[in-house]
Amino acid sequence: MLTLYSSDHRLHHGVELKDGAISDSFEKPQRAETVLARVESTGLGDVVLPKSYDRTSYIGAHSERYIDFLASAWDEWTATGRSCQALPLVWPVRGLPSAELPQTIDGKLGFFSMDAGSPINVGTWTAVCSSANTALTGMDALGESARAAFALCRPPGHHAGREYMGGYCYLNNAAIAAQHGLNRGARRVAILDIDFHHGNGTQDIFYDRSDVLFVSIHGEPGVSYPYFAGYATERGAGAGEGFNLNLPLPKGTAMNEYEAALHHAGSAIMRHAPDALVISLGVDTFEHDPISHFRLRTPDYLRIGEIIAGFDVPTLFVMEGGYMVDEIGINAVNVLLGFEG
Ligand code: SP5
Ligand code: ZN
Repeated sequence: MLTLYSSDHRLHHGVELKDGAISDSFEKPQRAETVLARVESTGLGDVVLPKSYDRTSYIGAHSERYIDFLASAWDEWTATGRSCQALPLVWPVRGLPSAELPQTIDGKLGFFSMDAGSPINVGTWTAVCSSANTALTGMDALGESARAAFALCRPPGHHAGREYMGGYCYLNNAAIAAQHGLNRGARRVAILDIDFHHGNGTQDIFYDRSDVLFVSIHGEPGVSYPYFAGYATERGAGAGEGFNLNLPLPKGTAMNEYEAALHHAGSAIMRHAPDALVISLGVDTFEHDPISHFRLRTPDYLRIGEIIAGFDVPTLFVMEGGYMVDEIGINAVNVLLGFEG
């Protein structure tokens, strides 16, 4: 299987509010490096640099004004005399009356985010574009009739909505790749999100559309980040009604119950009859993940890959979360090896 990877991801690293204190983000450069090392040591296949795309390739999944914000946020922030990372501190929650776009960077940061989990520094935009380009190049490989490809994206994308960043995510790499597939002639695409966290951003982007089926298996929102999305009752709207499938699972879920959900997801995907399948591949479902609470074990990831291969659709794997740095390479690549059979 072809892997797409760029070391530009290293230009982005940030902070996180953890237990009320500022610390290094769990989402750190070493994550992608560990996965790359495992791709190489297992001989999964060639590792290739992503192609360049211009920002029009990100529009469709995102709005133009959001892309403009991300591209200029660091310059606007430093123009106010600050040199540390840019973080939002106020949000337009329920009940606040204005939907106007603020004029200054402090207001824009809140307007275009869901939480303070996506800090912006000098290299963020370059890294974020390279991550999205990695997914776009992977979708082009499917278009050139590869059976599968692995976009080793960092930063991740699935919490980023049409007009917001959050949860370590800025551009929604999986959604951008899915839209690109449609632009290049796919009639229907399915996205299956197996990150521990609900893919609220991907759901947001395609909620009212029937050409992209979104299926997510995740920790139930009552007790799991992102808390405000991911219930089974969220089924899509308008033309998209019935094209959003959430399969929330309780704390402590192990492979037996997980596998049942995966088969349920597979039935829905095969009924949709997509020309391409995008997997939001998070391995924070691992039993020792520091921020999640499922109990999948290392061999389970081989089985997950094998089940996905059984859907029999050209498949782009897009890297999302997974924070147990010592194991994410083994677990992520196990999914790919299991797929290859
Ligand atoms: C892409 C992705 O996996 N994003 C995840 C973002 C999670 N951000 C906040 C997580 C807070 C979890 N706190 C749990 C404390 C456990 N001791
Ligand atoms: Zn996650």
